[in-house]
Amino acid sequence: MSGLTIALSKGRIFDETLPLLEAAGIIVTEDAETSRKLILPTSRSDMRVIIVRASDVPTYVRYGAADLGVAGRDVLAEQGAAGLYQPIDLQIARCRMVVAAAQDYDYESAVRRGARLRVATKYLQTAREHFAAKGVHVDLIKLYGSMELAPLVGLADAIVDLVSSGNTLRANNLRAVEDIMPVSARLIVNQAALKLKRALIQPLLDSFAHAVTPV
Ligand code: PRT
Ligand code: MG
Repeated sequence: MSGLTIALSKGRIFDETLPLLEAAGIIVTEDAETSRKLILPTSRSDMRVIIVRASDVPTYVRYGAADLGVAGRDVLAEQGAAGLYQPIDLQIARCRMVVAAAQDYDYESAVRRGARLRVATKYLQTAREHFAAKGVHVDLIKLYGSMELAPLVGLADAIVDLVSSGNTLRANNLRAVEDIMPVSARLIVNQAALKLKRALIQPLLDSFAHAVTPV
């Protein structure tokens, strides 16, 4: 395709990227939430948006099936960002990656005792690195979602998950016991596309960089 293909995931990434696209003069003319289409046209005949799972965005961009995309730092940290150019932290879809445990679980003393912890997460790689750096011994259990349930039913002592308002942790009698990293969504660009389609991509990068609210 000679035009540009932009990979986004439904939900907060799509919603928060729309205003940035609009600032660049690109109006997505169909609603991702109601449309069943996975390829959405835009007001620019040479630009289209594809809708993929949040964790699949880097894959589409790495292989050049999309020229650019928007992916959370959590996803990029977990999968590695080899072959991807990451020019802009868009400062959207912000949250924190944390270790969380039940309110009545004494995480600090378990760590001090050098206990072996069971930790459930979908971020195996990031969790492994975090606990290794702290010298905490863990058995990691891979989950695909609803991590907050694991400590409540005895599957794990702690979880590694994302927190934004904190409402989900509170509603489930959990608390954040350690910060791992602040998370926001990044623009990612296929490196070959950046060279071959510079004339189309550079104005987008300039507009995005300009539209990002400084923190
Ligand atoms: O939902 P799906 O399984 O399809 O995929 P996904 O969860 O990877 O996608 P999505 O759209 O939910 O998240 C896309 C990206 O948004 C993530 O990769 C993060 O970079 C970013 N983001 C920002 C968040 C949150 N904030 C967030 N709060 N992703 C998930 N959450 C979840 C969190 O996992 C927890 O279950 O929201 C819950 C906590 O929210 P609070 O407000 O109750 O604290
Ligand atoms: Mg989700």
